Amino acid sequence: MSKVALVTGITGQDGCYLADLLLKKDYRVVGLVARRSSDTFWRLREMGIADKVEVVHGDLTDGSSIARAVRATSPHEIYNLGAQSFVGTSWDQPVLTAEVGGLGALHILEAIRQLSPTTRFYQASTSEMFGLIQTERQNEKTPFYPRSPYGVDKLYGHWITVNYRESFGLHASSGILFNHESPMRGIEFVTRKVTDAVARIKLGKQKELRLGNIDAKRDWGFAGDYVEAMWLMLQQGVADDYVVATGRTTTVRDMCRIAFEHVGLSHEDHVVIDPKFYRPAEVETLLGDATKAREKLGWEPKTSIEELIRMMVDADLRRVRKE
Ligand code: NAP
Ligand code: F7E
Repeated sequence: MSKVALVTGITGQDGCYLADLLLKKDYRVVGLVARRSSDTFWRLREMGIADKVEVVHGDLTDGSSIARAVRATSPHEIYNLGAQSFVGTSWDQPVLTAEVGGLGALHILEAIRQLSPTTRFYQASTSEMFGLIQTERQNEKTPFYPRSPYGVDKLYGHWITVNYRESFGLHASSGILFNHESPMRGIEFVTRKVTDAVARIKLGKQKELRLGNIDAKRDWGFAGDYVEAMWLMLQQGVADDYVVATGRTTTVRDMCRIAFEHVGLSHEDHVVIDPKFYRPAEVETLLGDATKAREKLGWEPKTSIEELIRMMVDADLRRVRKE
């Protein structure tokens, strides 16, 4: 009999890669999908799996819909990927961000506790919880210092996961994932904003690219590699928390250089700094130490930043040519 996985956030970047991975492992994959007025299935269609996943309707802010979804599907595993995940928006919609991310995790944990205590749970935690970093490299023992409403909201999701594991013995794990990107990344995030602009500039449809703080440094990996770590966490005998990262950090400026050079252009000719994209409080630099994931899960990143950015530019060139 196939295992059943319930995935929140299945229409997002990680949701489509995780659904693809689970389908290949012969899971029955059910996505919790929130009601929207327009179509959100483009990623699942591009991956060729839209008709292979099942859908239950529900919203992370509505605990009754979560309980109904758990009762209806009796999942072996729940992956909680749903969130208002754009850091910039979390200053404009802080309450929504907290209700979806923080309380959303609690709604699922409560449903597991009351209805299905053997269900294994994955919480999508984030390097944004480290924020104003307290050590040069960040691992599971590094103190947190979030710098945005999003980071604060995710810290609640992280600690409530740890607390339900310790209080009720749930198999609940928190993956502290550093930035991970792909051709399926939302257009508002900086990597995809850059690769889409590079494609448009190369094809003569755009002239400049307006960015904020290009001195910020991120530890960027490939989403396709990172969803494997999520799955591995839920296959362990004992639930735990893991940092998932590449161990290499790159400035936004250098990421731009890689993207423009791939099509024979120079970022210096096209990037314009626009203070509109500065944040009220910035996370200047992140660099992960994923030793524990490597030693305990046997997980390692397979894709370099250069390969990742070139893959994204190539995908955007194909998309822009088709428009
Ligand atoms: P994403 O592309 O922004 O996807 C977010 C997903 O959450 C979408 O499917 C969205 O559905 C869903 N969602 C939003 N509000 C919801 C609600 N009220 N009820 C139910 N679903 C809702 O995010 P991602 O990059 O795939 O990230 C996946 C998770 O990992 C998120 O929790 C994010 O915070 C976390 N994370 C991401 C990274 C990263 O670098 N990508 C790093 C660390 C942690 P719609 O399509 O309907 O809007
Ligand atoms: O910004 C700088 C910006 O929005 C990266 C989410 O998935 O990863 C993501 O959060 C950096 C920041 O990602 C622009 O100020 C400069 O320093 O791509 P981003 P993020 O904020 O790191 C973490 C791990 C998550 O958990 C989040 O959900 O780039 N930057 N200029 C810019 N950023 C954007 N978006 N747009 C610019 O024009």
